[in-house]
Amino acid sequence: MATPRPPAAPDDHARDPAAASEPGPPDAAQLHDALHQGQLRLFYQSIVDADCRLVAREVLLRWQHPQHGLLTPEQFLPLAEAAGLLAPIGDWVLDNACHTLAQWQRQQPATDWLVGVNISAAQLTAPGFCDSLLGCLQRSGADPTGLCLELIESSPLEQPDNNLLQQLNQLRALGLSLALDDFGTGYSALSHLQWLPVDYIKIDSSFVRNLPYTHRDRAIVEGLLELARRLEIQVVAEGVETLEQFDYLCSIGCFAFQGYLFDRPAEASPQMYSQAQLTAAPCRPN
Ligand code: G
Ligand code: MN
Repeated sequence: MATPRPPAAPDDHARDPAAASEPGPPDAAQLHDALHQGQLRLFYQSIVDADCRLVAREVLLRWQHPQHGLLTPEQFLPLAEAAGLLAPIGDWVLDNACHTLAQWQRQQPATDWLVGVNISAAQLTAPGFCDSLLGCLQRSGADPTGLCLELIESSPLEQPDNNLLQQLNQLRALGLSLALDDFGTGYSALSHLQWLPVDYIKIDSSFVRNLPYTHRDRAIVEGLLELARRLEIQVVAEGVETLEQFDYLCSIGCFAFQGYLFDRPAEASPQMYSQAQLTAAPCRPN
């Protein structure tokens, strides 16, 4: 009988050549380099109406890490926050998104769809945010009416936060629109509708996932649509993956839809410039 191997001591692991070549978790220095070495990428995902016409494209940040592959913001924003890199990364996203928006607007002067950029209240209320956004718009030549800020919340907001309110009103005066992202989960709360001047709410995908089969989710989503109708806010459904979800959401009057049923996030490409209708989209003939 073979003698059982004793459990590896911690430093045996360090001497194991296979383990030694495994990359450690991403660190702040790598993220700092990533920002300056072009490893951050912007992906775009379509948001369409019931006829699959483009309403907006949401900008999704990714980090193409040399060892770990493509990382999503959930995987590296905590690191960015700890390293004090949230502001420079946020500026980079806005600058690049404004450039792409300006290119799309030049290419298609009739462009009436929006580019949605995720932004936190902390970013919005940081000193100098408005100036830096204005700088991005001016440098790129983008028409601000094409920009939608998607407010994401990872911490509670003061109710109401007058500083934030003032910023948002200033931005809306420039023609930007505002969306409440991941609505109904975490800190994206009903109480925000009492005081935030928003144009869109994006229903979190967790409410969409089991539609149209669960009574509770139908009740919540239909209730939200009624609430939004009364407040004159448009509703966007996130995470639409099936035709059943899409048909049901259309039947109850949802304004726009985003999800793998229509397309996966992709980097901006020349054909994206001119595409105002998703040709491969699952739309029924009129
Ligand atoms: O928080 P926010 O809703 O902005 O997050 C969007 C994220 O959801 C993106 O990372 C995107 O890749 C992902 N996503 C987009 N559409 C779908 C979908 O239909 N299903 C799932 N599971 N994820 C999606
Ligand atoms: Mn979003």
